[in-house]
Amino acid sequence: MVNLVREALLERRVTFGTWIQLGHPGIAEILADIGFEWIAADCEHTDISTEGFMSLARGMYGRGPLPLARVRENDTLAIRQILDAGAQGVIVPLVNTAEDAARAVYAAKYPPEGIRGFAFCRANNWGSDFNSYVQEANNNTAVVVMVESKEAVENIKSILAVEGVDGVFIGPYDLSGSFGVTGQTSHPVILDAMRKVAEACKVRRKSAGIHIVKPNKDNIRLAVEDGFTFIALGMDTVFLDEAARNILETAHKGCLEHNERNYR
Ligand code: 3PY
Ligand code: MG
Repeated sequence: MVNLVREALLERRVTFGTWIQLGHPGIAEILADIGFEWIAADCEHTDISTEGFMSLARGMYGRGPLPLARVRENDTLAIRQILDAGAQGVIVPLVNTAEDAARAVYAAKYPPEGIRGFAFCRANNWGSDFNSYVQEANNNTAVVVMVESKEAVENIKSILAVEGVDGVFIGPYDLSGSFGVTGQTSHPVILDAMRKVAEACKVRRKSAGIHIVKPNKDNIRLAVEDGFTFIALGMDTVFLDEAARNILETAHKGCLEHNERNYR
């Protein structure tokens, strides 16, 4: 079966996904029905394990979105285990150089393109689909490398030249830290760096991705206008925080109006 997210990456078609930090499968089930094309489990900044990822992925099957994972680090074992667990693609953090990018691709691909080990695993239905899976896997596994440092922005052309990199993905918070403007993800130097990355992707005909951690109408529009196509909107924790704040604010406002009307 064709991996629709990898296909979209290669065609540079816009896809919207989202992000999970809380490992409960109920979160995956709720988000899976909304219409995102992919959902990434964040194994870098949380304790979502390979087993936790499997539960999240089970919550997505048959509902639409493809399960991706941001792996804990650019590590052969982390990449192999999450792909064996059924991730349709990996988002690899802190890729700063072409060598880093090559290491990520090498870990994600079966020989001769890489060194992913062959085994019966969940991704091939515990061996019952072994032959068809291993034949298709290299074509069907998305490899997206994260650009989240000044060094990575400087090296963007050589990173994009690495065979097997399907796209890059900006981590705005690490990027802002690396440029000395921590947390100011709309700072002109960060917007500049992002545009430089998007432009390099356009020239190289690779997908540019970005995590819009706190999305709104303006930053989504800006990202699309700047040429970003692989877009993660928000994440479970942010959705929960914003919805809870909004409803409490609504309740307080309603109470005030009610009290002012009735108890003057
Ligand atoms: C960052 O902003 O650094 C990220 O990794 C977002 O996922
Ligand atoms: Mg980051």
